[in-house]
Amino acid sequence: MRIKVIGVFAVLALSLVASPAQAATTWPGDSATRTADGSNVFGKNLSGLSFESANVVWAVKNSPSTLYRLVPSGSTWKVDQKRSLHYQDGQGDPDAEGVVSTPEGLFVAVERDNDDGDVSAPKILKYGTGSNAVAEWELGGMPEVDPNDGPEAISWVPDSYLTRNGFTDDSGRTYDPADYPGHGSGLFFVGLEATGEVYVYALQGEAKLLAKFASGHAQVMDLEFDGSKLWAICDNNCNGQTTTLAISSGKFRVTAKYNRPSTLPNTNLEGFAISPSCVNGKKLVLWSDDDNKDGHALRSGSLNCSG
Ligand SMILES: [Ca+2]
Ligand SMILES: [Ca+2]
Ligand SMILES: [Ca+2]
Repeated sequence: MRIKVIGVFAVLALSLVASPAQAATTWPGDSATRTADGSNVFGKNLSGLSFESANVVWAVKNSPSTLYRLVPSGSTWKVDQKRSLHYQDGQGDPDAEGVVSTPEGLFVAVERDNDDGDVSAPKILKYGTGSNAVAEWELGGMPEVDPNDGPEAISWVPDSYLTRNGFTDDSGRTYDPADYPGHGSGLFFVGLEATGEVYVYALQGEAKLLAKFASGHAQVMDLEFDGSKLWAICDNNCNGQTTTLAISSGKFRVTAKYNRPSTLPNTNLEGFAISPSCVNGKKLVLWSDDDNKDGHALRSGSLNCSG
């Protein structure tokens, strides 16, 4: 028994030596960043961003709950459409902290109803062209957290990537999309602000939790899948650092940690999105600032396509 216990400690010690905490390195793109919206267009609370294409970006504001469609306007982005968001029953003010555009539509991560703000109510809402959600999933399996410390981040990863890289669920079973009828063609990754953990769900009639893993940050504010890896960003609680994660031996594990670009203000960066298109070796990157520092809630920069 005693030998067994010592053996376990030896394995733990070895695994700590084998995977030290990632030291942050320089942002893998230009250090230059710029404001990317007009003055005082959004106000506070712009909290999630997602590219639908190189020329269309969706953004959510968590209060009052608002969805924006943005299009390029010179070197900045302008509001092309704007609508209030409600739950499926047409009621409420969902505290929309994250958004992701997928081949199956637009999905928003919500931590509570602002009209009932003392109650934590983690959900994913799906939107079509209207203000009312067209589908709604409660997110189980998360720890009890402060109502404003819940799901802050959302991304979507296609089944093709997950199966190609041998993703396994937390029971050790290799992911087979056929085991989750009606879930579409990918899984939803939701970041919990309070713990920095990422929860992986298949959205069937109910949200089925498959796995959870650490983002590499104490807290997480947005997630972005770029086709080959997952990005996780933290706000000014972690100096705007990002991590990248990829599947290794079935699990998502941190592969790098980066400091924010040196010219990006250390502000409340709750949204992060990467353009799908590579131009002259760079991808456009957008950040949203919930604090609307200096009257701007959007900032742009670049990422090396090889980064
Ligand atoms: Ca927010
Ligand atoms: Ca909130
Ligand atoms: Ca924040």
